[in-house]
Amino acid sequence: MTRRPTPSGRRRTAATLLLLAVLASGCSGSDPGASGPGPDGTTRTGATAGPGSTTGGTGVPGASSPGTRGTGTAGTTAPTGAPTGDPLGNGAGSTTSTAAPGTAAPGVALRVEEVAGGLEHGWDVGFLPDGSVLVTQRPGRIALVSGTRPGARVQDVAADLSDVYVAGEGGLMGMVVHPDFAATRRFTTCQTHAEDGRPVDVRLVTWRLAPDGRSATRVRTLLSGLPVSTGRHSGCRPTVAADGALLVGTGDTAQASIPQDRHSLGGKLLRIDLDTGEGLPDNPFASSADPVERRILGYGHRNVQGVAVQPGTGAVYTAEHGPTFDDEVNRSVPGGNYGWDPSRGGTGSGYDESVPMTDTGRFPDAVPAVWTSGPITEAVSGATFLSGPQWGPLDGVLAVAALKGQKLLLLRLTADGDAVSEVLLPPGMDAYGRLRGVRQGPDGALYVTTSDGPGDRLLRVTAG
Ligand SMILES: [Ca+2]
Repeated sequence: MTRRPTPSGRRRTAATLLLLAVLASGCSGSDPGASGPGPDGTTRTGATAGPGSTTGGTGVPGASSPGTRGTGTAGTTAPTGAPTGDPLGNGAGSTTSTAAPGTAAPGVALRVEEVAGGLEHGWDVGFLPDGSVLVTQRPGRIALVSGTRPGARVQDVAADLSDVYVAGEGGLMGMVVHPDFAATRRFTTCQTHAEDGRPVDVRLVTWRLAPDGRSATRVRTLLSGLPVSTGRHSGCRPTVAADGALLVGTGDTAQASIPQDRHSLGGKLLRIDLDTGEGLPDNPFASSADPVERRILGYGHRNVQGVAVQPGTGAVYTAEHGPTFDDEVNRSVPGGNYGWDPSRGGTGSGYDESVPMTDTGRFPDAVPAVWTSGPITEAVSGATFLSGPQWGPLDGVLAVAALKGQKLLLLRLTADGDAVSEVLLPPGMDAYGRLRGVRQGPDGALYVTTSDGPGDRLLRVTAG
């Protein structure tokens, strides 16, 4: 079942092409906001120098040829469409496509509407059967938005979130609405947990929403013991897979040994039972004596904040930050090692972020990324597939939110799903600051949360 990864040579070739192309474009390839740790931190970085904030040519120097890994990026050049200045982004005009060389980019306009404002670091959204939407907010609040159209009302959901450790990238993070919500009114959040003011762990908590939606009570702690440190690299994105399993993308908490340690829940993609929190019997390490290892689907990750399930195939793709280079989109391979090891095999001192995001020198069988951002970081976060005929030529692309990059990346996968053939940058999406969560709603529209602070929004995005 395990796919043998291809040699890293293709990736290096792509990276070389990318570097040459960036130089040719006149872009430095660096982003002032890229320096320093924690691109996902509480402060906005690179706001004025973000790659998407300038205008330029339509070419994508960083784009690789179809079928090549490491599409390099979208972020190294700018879309032609400047922000419209319309805060709602309506009538954003034609989509600027950043096509790979020799690839025709379809002209597709996106329409952006503001469903609700007054949020703060909206992290994730969950759609309820009555058409309302739950939104988790990092400072430890849950909002219930009355609908999915502009003018929706926002009300707080009273819930005991007093133990949430809100610091840095930690707090109330991802969520899923249980598939049986109509009967159980259950949803599960991922959150940092403190006792006596000190961070203890990251944990998944299952809640029951009251019939009137005004409050939620805890049903159980579904899974505890995910590592935590200062709040940095806390993950954490739960998503329900096609088979009903709960997938959870976690962070390495900026502790060097964690990503490669299969006895830690950090820096992993977990696959667990949504009702019990236990690993599933067909997981790759199901025979392990360690219940932690039994929950692991993949390891060697830095900070997975995007987990997307491909409609039709059920294939799972994840998105994670690089340090100052190589954000990655990966395809899940059961038991796969994704190659991040800031401990240098236990030989280094401290958290060494100069190591490759996929260290094929140390781990020859490491799973190569489907896409990387190349020599910059966009600080990718949520990811989801656009699906359905309402998207026209965008049907099937992977939408990835960028925090630092302040844009929506649309990645068109190759037929085999191993690589990205084209990167599209909808110009209307670079006017909303940092983008955190993306989920396609039951109405087929894409819902996006912003993550800048008070005044954050829930956006509805459709094909124009
Ligand atoms: Ca990797």
